[in-house]
Amino acid sequence: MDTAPVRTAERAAFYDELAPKHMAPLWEVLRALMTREPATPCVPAIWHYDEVRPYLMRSGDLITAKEAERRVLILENPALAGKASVTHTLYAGLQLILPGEVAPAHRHSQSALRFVLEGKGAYTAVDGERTYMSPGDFVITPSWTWHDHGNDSEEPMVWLDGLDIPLVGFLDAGFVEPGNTETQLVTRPAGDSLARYGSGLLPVDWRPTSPTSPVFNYPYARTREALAQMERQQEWDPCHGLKLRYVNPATGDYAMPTMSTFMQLLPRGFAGAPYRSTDGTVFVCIEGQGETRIGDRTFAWGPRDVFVVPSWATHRHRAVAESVLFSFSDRTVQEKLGLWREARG
Ligand code: GTQ
Repeated sequence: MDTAPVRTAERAAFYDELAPKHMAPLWEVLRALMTREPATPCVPAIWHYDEVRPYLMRSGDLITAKEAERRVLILENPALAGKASVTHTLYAGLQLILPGEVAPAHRHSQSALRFVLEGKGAYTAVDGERTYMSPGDFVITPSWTWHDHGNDSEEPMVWLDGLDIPLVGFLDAGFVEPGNTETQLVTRPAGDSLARYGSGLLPVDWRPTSPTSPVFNYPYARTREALAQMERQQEWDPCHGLKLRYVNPATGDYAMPTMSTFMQLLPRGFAGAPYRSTDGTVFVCIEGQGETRIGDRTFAWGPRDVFVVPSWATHRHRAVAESVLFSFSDRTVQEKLGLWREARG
């Protein structure tokens, strides 16, 4: 089982005959195709915000948000250079919108999430509703919804974009359409969807028409408050500290159909137990300071740093100060397909 069959001269000659017929012998590749455990080429990596920010600001001098359509520096997994991928299924990038700028309306099959890192008061508009963003907010752009971004504030705005671009590309299921107008018409007041769907209530006769949460913005203030309240119970998971998943209030499922999102609190001095799961995960520190050991490498992180843990890589978190980590992965897809696995210890 573990050793490949001998490649005799006669066999090799046979394989050469097969190639022009667009056929190949499975037994030559079986061990690479199906491995005992996930064998991703993806590697762990970290982007320290202090190092990345000057490049982001330089991109702001070079091109406008309008000309770029989206002024984003892609965070590429070092093992996937040129592939615009942070894991095999996920894309991550840092988007900059300067005061007065607009990123014009478009829509695409790919779902997007925003996790705000810097600035306050810029907006993203989804389906006629603007949501004004603050650091730590988790904002959703559902598949095939019109969206534009704008910054009416006095400061630069930076957020982490998470998209399912590689996954949708693998499925050959992507469409994109430019908007007719740069900025879409505002048809609902800011905060409408949060009040309507995100208050533990739902409009009485409303039924979901999409697999994506109707709540566009999960404000950090509320998330942090939930963590602070639950922290008092002192029920720490040995691997995760106190970890919550963002939820679609209409279904109880994850907030998005292709990406799962999480927020976790690690108490000061937390020394987590080893953990691994099949969903390669992007983490963002929003508060605190600590380090994550991934395999045999240690990555120290602080506020606004972004790091990626590949599929099935054993890792453990440590926190020097009380810390809050946002994360996203393709776990929801794997769970729906019956593929997701985790292991502790
Ligand atoms: O804001 O719509 O980072 O379409 C990549 C593609 C952001 C966006 C990205 C996009 C967007």
